[in-house]
Amino acid sequence: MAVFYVTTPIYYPNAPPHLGHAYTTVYADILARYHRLRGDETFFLTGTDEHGLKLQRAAEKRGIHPKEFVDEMVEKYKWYWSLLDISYDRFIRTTDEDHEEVVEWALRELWKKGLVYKAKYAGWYCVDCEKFYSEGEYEVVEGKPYCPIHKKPLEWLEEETYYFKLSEFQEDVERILSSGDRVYPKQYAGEVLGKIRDEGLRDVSIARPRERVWWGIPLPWDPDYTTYVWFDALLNYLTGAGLLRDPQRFQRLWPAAHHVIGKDILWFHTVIWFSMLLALGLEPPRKVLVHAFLINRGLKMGKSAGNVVWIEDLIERYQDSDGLRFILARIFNLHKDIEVSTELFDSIYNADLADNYGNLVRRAGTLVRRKLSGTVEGRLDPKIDEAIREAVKGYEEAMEAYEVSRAVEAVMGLLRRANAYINETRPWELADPRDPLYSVLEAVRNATILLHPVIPKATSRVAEALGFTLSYEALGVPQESYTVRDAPILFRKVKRGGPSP
Ligand code: ME8
Repeated sequence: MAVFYVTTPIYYPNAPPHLGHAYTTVYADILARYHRLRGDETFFLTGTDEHGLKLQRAAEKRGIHPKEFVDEMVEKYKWYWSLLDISYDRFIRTTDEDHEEVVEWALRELWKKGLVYKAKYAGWYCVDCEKFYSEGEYEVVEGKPYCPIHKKPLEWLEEETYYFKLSEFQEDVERILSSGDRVYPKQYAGEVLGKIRDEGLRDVSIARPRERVWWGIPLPWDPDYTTYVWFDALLNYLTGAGLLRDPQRFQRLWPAAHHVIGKDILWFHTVIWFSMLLALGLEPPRKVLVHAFLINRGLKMGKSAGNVVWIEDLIERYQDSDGLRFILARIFNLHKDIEVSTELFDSIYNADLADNYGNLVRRAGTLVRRKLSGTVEGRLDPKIDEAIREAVKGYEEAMEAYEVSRAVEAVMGLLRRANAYINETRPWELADPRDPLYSVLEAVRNATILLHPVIPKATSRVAEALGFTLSYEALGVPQESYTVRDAPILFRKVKRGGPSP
């Protein structure tokens, strides 16, 4: 049985998730649902990155303990993900006991292997990124170093710390990035390689003095230090796969690991993560799937830019989670940034969901009920048969290449073809409309199965109303007859105005 293990980044729960986080999470969910539909053993991991200075400060601001703070925020994340029908198999928290065990194990391994040493560090730090910036990496505003992502002044830090010998892995990481296909799209591997060639790999600090950052996992050999939040966080992917507590499951899942990330955290998920894994004697993940940003009013959407779009506002505008899930799938882009706008979102929703899909279901269902009392058997028109095969092939190729928006486009093509076919064959005027209506239902059935990972609710409703099952094996295998129980209106068009991104 094929195995598919997919992860999202674990998000910082210092604030609730916004549309940018939904973008990643919905994409990962679609991949997971697609693999489940195909019958693969699928495991989908998401969660929260709860330690470190950023969370410590957020809790201090509220005057509560960080654990209390993150416990509250985690409930919000879970609420948002249930609003969006995210079908994760585990919601991992870096405060989970099994995760803390994995972090301690990993630290001990590196310590035993002599890959960690103590030395002084001095440098500029961005708390929002939880990352040090070296010269050339940061921006300078009025003579002061600024974070290039958050546009905030960096903080100067000088302290004794523990380093991980990242520099020892330079050749291995370069070899993996240049020869394999572990990073998709490939352009991102090229970007990382360019940076390595320009700057080389410097050893990386993996600890913080406890007196400054106490909210984290203590180093097993020196409790005056707390584990660096990124070192802690990346290991969640091993915990989630069952590294220490279920080694058999881990053996099955790890070779099938797919990490979905935004391009902002590419360095961590390639250079640092691959080196950590090599140091631990483990394989790099099968695939790091990197996507570009959602942009709003010209800037990367984010809390610090003050341009976030809230998930609940869009769910309200598009009436249910399916509308928003579909829009995100349709605009999803690994390669380039996408600017969000009400016009764009409305036009996708109205044209693809309300007109193309929704209208076809409504028309076909109504005609079968009115003209044939709800039951139809017939011959599949070879033109529709061909359109179905083409769509299934295009969809599958795109999905296997992780190109969800292209997969959706293949289905839209089939639905457009079927709408045109109704207009051409005019079944409402025919004395015997069985063949064309049967052919249209075949198109609807196949399209519905293919869309199931994207819009699970609406497709389940259609399957129920038109009388078929959402089975991947049934694609391209004509169903003998249909008994149509209902012709639902799936998506009501939106008009200009109302809440907007
Ligand atoms: O980086 N466009 O957490 P985070 C697209 N805790 N994607 C966006 C986005 C936007 N405008 N804004 C956010 C962290 N994202 C770490 C991860 S993993 C071991 C640790 C998405 O809460 C995108 O996936 O800052 C990005 O990589 C992630 O949110 C960053 O989430």
